[in-house]
Amino acid sequence: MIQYRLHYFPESGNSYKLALMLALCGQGFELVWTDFGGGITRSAEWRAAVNEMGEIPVLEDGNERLTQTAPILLRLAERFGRFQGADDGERFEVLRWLFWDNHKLSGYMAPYRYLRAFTPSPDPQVLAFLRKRLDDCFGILERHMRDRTFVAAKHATIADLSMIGYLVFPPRESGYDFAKTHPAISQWLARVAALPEWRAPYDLLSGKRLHCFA
Ligand SMILES: N[C@@H](CCC(=O)N[C@@H](CS)C(=O)NCC(=O)O)C(=O)O
Repeated sequence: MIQYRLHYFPESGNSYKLALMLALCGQGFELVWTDFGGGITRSAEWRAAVNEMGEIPVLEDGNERLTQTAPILLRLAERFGRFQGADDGERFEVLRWLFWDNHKLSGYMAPYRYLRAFTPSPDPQVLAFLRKRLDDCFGILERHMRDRTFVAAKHATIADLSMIGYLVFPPRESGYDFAKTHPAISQWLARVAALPEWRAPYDLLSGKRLHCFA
C-alpha cells in the first residue's frame, strides 16, 4: 500500500519541500498532479474535497490528509528521527526559521516568482513591492549564513529544507542568481544539495509544466 500521496504541481516550491524531505528519508510517494494554473484550487468543489485552505501541497499520509508544510515537516522529522533539532535550543531555532520562511521568505518568493515567470503580464508595482521585501530577506539570510553551515543547527534540519524550497529553481524563473550576488546563501544551497539522495525540484516533481514567460 502507498503510504504517501503528494498533491502538487511541478513549479510549487512548497510541494518540493515535502517531496525532498520524503526523498531524503528514503520514502517513496505517489504524485497527484493538480491543475493549479487552470484554477482548480480556487473551486469550491476542490476546496470541499481536498483542502479547505485552497492550497497546494496536500500530503495524504495513509488515511489522513495533511496541509501546511511546516507541521508536516515536523511530523516527518519526528517519525524518521531525521533533520530535527538535537536539543531545546536547536528545536527553538528550527521553529523560528520555519515561521520566518512561511511568513517572509517562501511567503514572498512564491507569489513573486509565480507572477514574474508564470503569468503573461504581471503588475510592475506588485513585482517591485515583492522584490524590495525579498531583497531585504536575502540580506538578512546572507548575514545569518556567513558564519554558519546550516540555518538552525550544525547539521541540516527541516528549516533548511523548507527555506531552500523556492531558492533552487532556475534563476530565470526566480530572478535571483545567488552565485553572483549572495555567496553565503549560494554556498549553503550547495551544502544542502550535497546531502545524500538530494534531488532537484523538477527531477522530483515531474509532470505537465506551466508556460514560463520569463
Ligand atoms: N503555508 C503554506 C503555503 C502553501 C501555498 O501558498 N501554496 C501555494 C502553491 S505553492 C498556493 O496554493 N497558493 C494559492 C493561494 O495562495 O491562493 C504551506 O506551507 O503549505
